[in-house]
Amino acid sequence: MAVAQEQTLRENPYPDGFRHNWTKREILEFFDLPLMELLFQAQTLHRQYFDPNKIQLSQLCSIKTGGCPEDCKYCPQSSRYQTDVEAGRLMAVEQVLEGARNAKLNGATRYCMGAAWRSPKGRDMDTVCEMIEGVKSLGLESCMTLGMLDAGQAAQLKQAGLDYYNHNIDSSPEYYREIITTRSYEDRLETLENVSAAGINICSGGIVGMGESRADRAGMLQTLANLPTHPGSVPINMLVQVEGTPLFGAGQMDPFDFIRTIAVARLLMPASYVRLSAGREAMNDEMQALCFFAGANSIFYGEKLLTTANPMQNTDLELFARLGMTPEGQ
Ligand code: SAM
Ligand code: DTB
Ligand code: SF4
Repeated sequence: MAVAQEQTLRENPYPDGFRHNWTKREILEFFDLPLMELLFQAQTLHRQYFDPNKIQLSQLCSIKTGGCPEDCKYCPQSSRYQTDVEAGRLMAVEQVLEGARNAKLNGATRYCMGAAWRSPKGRDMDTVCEMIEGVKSLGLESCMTLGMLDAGQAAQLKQAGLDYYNHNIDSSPEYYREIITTRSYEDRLETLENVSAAGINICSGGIVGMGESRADRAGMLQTLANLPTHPGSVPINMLVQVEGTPLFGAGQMDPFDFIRTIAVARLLMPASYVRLSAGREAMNDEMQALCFFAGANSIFYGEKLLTTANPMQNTDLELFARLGMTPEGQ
């Protein structure tokens, strides 16, 4: 962290009005509340910042699929594991924009472009910048997730008009080591710092259901909430178990513990969009409704995530209608 920023935070730890000094114990106390109490507190705070009946829709596009050199144990796109994912090349700009136009027609307000890279190569930067410019010109918010970024790359993306950069911390600092060895937790935080310094909004969250403990979930949310600025978007993914990945066959988690994680994210980061992200295919309508009550107010919309299935658009629209919810911007 820059010295000036560190000093400002010492003098006034909450310049944005939010706490950034949560202890693990305080967070675990939230997790340990009776579920109804936790849900009530989260929904009460949620209503101070958001319309509880609105939901933000983001659509994903895998602009470069598979063949990734990293070893993230959950990921079907790592070249280290035998999965059904076929490695492809970086998509053409026009094809990506075709997807963006469809996303807009379908009611999404943000288009999230993901690449299975450790970090972008210099030769790809012009192409991804063109994608950002194209998406912006459609009147959509743009988001990219391309792996680690240095300060120069972050500045280039900002220059092209990028609104959000997604880079997940994935788990607690302690559990992270069990999941990924090819890049460190500190590398992740450094990328987030570079993104923030470039003036791009951060989208950062993680995955629940990888065999981590409640203390690990608390540690993950502690890292996010104690960043100098809360991420504008916090995707909470429930592990999608993909055959061939090391985490395939990991035990199923208690759905209530997933809902608790959403509620605690809402309590720690009151004004951030908390996204109910991967894993909705394995959730029933009642579970999703409880996630919305706990404070989730964004989803990935469209029948595919990056390589795995997501609910059909009609299924989601029917659910919103049954819950009396409407997509943001409509
Ligand atoms: N390669 C880039 C990176 O890892 O930074 C960007 C794409 S990567 C697929 C984006 C995020 O998707 C990961 O950090 C992880 O949180 C999430 N993800 C990947 N596979 C998943 C799975 N099987 N279940 C749930 N979330 C997953
Ligand atoms: C995020 O947190 N989840 C999205 C997005 N950011 C890039 C990705 C989920 C991927 C799920 C597995 C797949 O479809 O490959
Ligand atoms: Fe590569 Fe990202 Fe998958 Fe990790 S999560 S293997 S970095 S695509």
